[in-house]
Amino acid sequence: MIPDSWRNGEVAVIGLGRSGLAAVRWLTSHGLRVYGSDAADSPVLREAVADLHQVSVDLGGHDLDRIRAAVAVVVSPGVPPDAVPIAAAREAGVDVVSEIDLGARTLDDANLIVVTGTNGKTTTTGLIAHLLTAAGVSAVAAGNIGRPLTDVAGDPQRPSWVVVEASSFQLHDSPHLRPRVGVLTNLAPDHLDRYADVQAYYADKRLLFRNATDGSQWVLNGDDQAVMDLARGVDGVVRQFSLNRPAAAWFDRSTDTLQVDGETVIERQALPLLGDHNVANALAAMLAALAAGIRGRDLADGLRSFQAPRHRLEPVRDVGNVEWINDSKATNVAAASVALRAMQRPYVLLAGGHPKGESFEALAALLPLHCRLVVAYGEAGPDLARALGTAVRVEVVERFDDAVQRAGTGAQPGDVVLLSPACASFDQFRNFEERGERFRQLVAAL
Ligand code: UMA
Repeated sequence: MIPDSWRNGEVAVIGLGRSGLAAVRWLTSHGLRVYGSDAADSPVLREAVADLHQVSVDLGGHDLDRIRAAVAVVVSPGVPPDAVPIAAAREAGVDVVSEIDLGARTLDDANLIVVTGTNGKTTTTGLIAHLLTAAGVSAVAAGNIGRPLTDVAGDPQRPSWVVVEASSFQLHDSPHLRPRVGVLTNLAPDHLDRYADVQAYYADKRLLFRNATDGSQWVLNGDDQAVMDLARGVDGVVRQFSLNRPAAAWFDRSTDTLQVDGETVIERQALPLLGDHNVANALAAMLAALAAGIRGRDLADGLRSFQAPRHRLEPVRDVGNVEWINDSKATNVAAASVALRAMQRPYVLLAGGHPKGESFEALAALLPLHCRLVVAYGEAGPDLARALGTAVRVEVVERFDDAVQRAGTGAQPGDVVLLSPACASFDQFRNFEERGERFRQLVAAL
């Protein structure tokens, strides 16, 4: 699936993060000549590129002439479509493809389950892979969840199923992504620092269905009108999940059980995940596993033994009867709202960081129920105080570490301290993982 024309010159890889490095390795292993470049230059990047052999690398900038002359350009998800090197490639008529698309080209014969949506992607992806594995079927999770798809594609140990978490950025230039099973968890405004408006963001999400055929199977959130609208008229079999009403998979609150095709699979309390949104993720994962051929009666063990992924409503530690929960992955208002709805008792909220252009007003309506105090930190601190200050007490603290300390002194026995920032981490951290790890460290030292 590599075009012959790619052998007539250099393939340019833009961005040398996790995706870019994996793409470089994939391309060189297929005997292609590669030029890799990254706008940044740091000791970490230098070390990362040190073991790339027979690859020409530029750090601290992109050679635009070389990119214009490339036979193809491979773009990392974090590089916006209007970034200078991408615009230069398109103007010169060079084919631009995503790292995920490269992987999809060689995994064509593999069974792909692709999971997208605004929130819940990572948990659902991890849970699907876990359900398959627990039922004795080999599966790996890849994509936005952390392991680049080209890395899986280059691995001689090929699993029966690859479960791909795909962000809207990754769907953008991925014409070869052909999911056998596709999951759309939910839709809400996000990434408005990169997209002109929410419609442009949803348009990238719609690319999940780009290669739909009659044989495709789609797992859709029947409670989310935007999801159902986006999928309207798509080819293939559609199965819905719901928290509110009978559906292919649904949560029956009268019996407190998760149901699939009219059968009870598991009781709610046996699912080791917090919040209704995670029940929805589990319902989606169950339908995806069924679509992959797993029997309903083989799902319960996997559901019971699944562990909450790091940084997603992850219980970290109980200190003096205060439970500390790490939801660093909540980088937008919709994700933080989900966490606030999952809170069943008094809590102190830690929110802040680098704002992504969203309004925080939606959080204000959710706070009065159980929130004792908001500690707002970082660049977004003053905005959060303005938006939430009428609903609940808000204290503004500049540094993340100080905010964590303040949250601890503001909590009372029986409370939760919840880190659910509603913002990106980039003002004080490299990414949400680093922010979550710092939180865990500080909590461990209490
Ligand atoms: N860069 C340039 N030129 C530019 C812009 C950026 O060279 O004009 C460089 C940066 O200097 C940097 C590199 O591009 O070195 C970064 O690439 P990247 O941001 O795509 O990061 P990767 O390490 O390749 O990680 C990506 C995903 N990151 C993003 O989408 C921002 C990871 O998702 C994913 O796990 C990984 O690929 C493997 O597939 C993370 C994420 O935050 C978890 N995703 C967003 C989210 O979940 O909200 C979408």
